[in-house]
Amino acid sequence: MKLGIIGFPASGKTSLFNAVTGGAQPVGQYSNQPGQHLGIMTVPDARLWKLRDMYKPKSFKPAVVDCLDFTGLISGSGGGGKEIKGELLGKLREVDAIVQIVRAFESDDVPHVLESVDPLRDFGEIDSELLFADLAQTTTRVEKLRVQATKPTKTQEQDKKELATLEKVLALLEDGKPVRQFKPANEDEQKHVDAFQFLTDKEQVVVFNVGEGDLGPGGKGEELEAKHPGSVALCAKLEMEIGQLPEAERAVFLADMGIKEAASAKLARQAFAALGSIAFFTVGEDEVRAWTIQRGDTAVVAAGKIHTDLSKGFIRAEVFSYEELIAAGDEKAVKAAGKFRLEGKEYVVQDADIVHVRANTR
Ligand SMILES: Nc1nc2c(ncn2[C@@H]2O[C@H](COP(=O)(O)OP(=O)(O)OP(=O)(O)O)[C@@H](O)[C@H]2O)c(=O)[nH]1
Ligand SMILES: [Mg+2]
Repeated sequence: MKLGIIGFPASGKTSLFNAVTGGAQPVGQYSNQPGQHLGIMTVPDARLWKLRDMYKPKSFKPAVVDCLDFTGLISGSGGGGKEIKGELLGKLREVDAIVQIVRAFESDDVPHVLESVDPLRDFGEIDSELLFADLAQTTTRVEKLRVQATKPTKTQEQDKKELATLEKVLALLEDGKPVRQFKPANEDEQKHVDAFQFLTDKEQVVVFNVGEGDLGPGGKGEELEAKHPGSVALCAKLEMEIGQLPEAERAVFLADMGIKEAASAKLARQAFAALGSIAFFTVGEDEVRAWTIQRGDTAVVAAGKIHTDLSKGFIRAEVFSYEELIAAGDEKAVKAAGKFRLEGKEYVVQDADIVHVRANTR
């Protein structure tokens, strides 16, 4: 999974990036290159740490998410921000989900390019930028196809079909609607759209970057999260500072500041939800590990994540749930309680399933 962090100049992108990836990129200076920071965020799934305590494995592997820190965006050339085109567009197309950070903190030390703090205005501006980028791309392609489809070439039939799809997409975008809302009539249409990796076809997680004083019960942070389901409110500056503390001190600091969950936990949860991703676990003395799959994936698909040999030679999956394990106390007790299941290829893996694949790998 790859997330791209975008937002206005000086909205706190790099601070958030550092906080969730443990990075130490300089903050407070306009970054010019698109996606120049690539970092890895560990998904702090508390259930996996509990499994580590139970199994005491030699190797421990939480799920990871790639994060890209982008340059500040804004329409036109004002304020040190960039329009989405060229290399920036290319890099942004590659991400699975967009994390849009919106400034909600007040600070005289950090000038806002539009000279006032207004989260919903900024959110609207960035969303329009994404839409304009898709619109520009679609328009260019449609204009080209309109000419090309009149010529009796080898690809004429294909061109006509693609044109028909893209004209529908164009109409949607001209109406100010994201490509996400496009309902493909068939697989071909889906393919035409997927090929573009449209920005407004991507899921988005909105992060409200609030001030230190806005955290905790009844604060602006809580209010924004409640008003905008699926969003995350946090203080990127503080999270970055916490991220730089030794691990043992972090929990105390978070509690002191009235922060229930670290930024990476919140962000990962919402990104997984937006993308329909879930985790399953493999456990043992050798290794405890989390794997990321899509909700609805079957046991044989999950096995393939671990190793292609395990999907090819799949015999069955031995499955119990994390909750069953915790309730029973240990694996033996799970078996004694009759909760140990043998599942076939078509079994739909559930979030927090503990899976052991039996396969013929010769
Ligand atoms: N008071 C306060 N300042 C913040 C917060 N988040 C970020 N800042 C400050 O805002 C400035 C910009 O932060 P960055 O993380 O560099 O922002 P950015 O979005 O990466 O900026 P560009 O890459 O230049 O567009 C820095 O001085 C940060 O310390 C916050 O929650 N509260
Ligand atoms: Mg930055």
